[in-house]
Amino acid sequence: MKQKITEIANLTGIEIIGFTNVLDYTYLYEFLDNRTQRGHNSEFEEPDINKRLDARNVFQKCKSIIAIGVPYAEGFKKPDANDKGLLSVSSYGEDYHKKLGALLKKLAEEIKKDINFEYEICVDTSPLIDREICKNAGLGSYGKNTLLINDKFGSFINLGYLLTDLEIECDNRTNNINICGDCNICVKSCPNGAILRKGGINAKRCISYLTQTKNYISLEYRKNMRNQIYGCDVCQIVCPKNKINSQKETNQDYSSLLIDMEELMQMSNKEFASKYGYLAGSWRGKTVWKRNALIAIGNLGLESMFKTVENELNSPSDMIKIYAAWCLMKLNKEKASEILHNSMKYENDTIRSEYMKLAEAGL
Ligand code: B12
Ligand code: SF4
Ligand code: SF4
Repeated sequence: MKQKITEIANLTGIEIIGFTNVLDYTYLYEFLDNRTQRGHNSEFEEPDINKRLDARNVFQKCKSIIAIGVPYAEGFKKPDANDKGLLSVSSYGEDYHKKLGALLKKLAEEIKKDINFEYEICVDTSPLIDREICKNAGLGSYGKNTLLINDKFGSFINLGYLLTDLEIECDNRTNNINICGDCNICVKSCPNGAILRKGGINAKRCISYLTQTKNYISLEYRKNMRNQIYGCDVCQIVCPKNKINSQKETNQDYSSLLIDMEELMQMSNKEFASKYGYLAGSWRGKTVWKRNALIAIGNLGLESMFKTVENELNSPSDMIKIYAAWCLMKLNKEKASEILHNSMKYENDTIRSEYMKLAEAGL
């Protein structure tokens, strides 16, 4: 059955496929619990660890899992972004959730022509731990950056799977192989020190996390976010396992990852949805992108945008006001101090204390 499904998958255009019937992931409980206790988890994960530990919690009839990887970022070189914001390459082109979802559906429907079965599609958003499932299915091994790295395609692969009621004989690969050896490049290159020496990452330090969270971003992390509007690619760009991928010929135009921040600041919600709504990176909405753009403008020192940023002090969003104030201080401390001092009396306690914090921090 495995061979038959692999053939169907290849005809459907799927290059990376594997199978596992490991359904019970209780063996990860301690690791996940420990990570939560240390506060290294993110709010984008299912908080009830037990729900994450068995594929049958998502699809009760599950007996086996057909996992796929879809390569992206072929020939990717980071575009020059002197005065622009930047999206991570995982947000290039059509949202991968949609792309992989449609591919998995096609695969399932093709298999159904020969074998009758029931299934559930998972791409990213299920409570299950995609990488562990895909590792067990033989799609790749963990790098120190925690990415799942495929032997042939590297780590620029999106992952998805079908939970099925099929009885498939699987060669499960449950052990962890050290594929990094002495290499430590990603650990040293991570802009915010998020990769832990013992393995795993502190998600709350990861720039990708910071660009997506609505939680307060501490002053010390903002500089390291550089001009990222969504995601972060550093630990994958520097990884030697992605060298073959980055050297591939490509006709993709990655300059669409650059974001015009002046335009973003003026956009209505409708304009934002129509221009960026189809991207994976837009799921947190316009306000979060604007917050990140304010950090980027401050980091890039784009003083020509001072007036645009000043207008954001009138935003209905407290979050936007807080980062606009920080950005103005970065662009022109003297001018900004006077503006903030004058507007302080009209503000609520949260905003006022934030303005005072900026003054105390000497920004
Ligand atoms: C929450 C989440 C995040 C969080 C936390 C990331 C993290 N490392 O946990 C944030 C927002 C930071 C994030 C960022 C990114 N993410 Co994300 N994210 C997820 C999500 C929804 C859950 C991940 C999770 O449960 N993490 C918690 C624990 C279990 O993960 P962990 O710390 O990595 O631990 C595992 C391994 O690292 C390993 N391990 C841990 N320690 C050690 C030590 C050694 C020595 C070894 C060998 C192994 C090992 O075992 C653990 C158990 O499996 C998954 C989708 C899903 N449902 O699974 C996508 C997913 C992991 N993300 C993905 C991607 C693409 C990204 C980004 C590249 C996006 C970007 N460009 O900005 C970055 C990469 C950051 C990074 N270095 O991981 C892909 C990964 C594809 C791949 N090839 O690995 C996934 C699988 C989505 C998908 N279906 O394609 N993400
Ligand atoms: S995605 Fe960026 S911040 Fe996150 S671990 Fe990788 S290099 Fe570090
Ligand atoms: S950069 Fe080096 S240490 Fe990091 S994942 Fe790649 S090979 Fe492993």
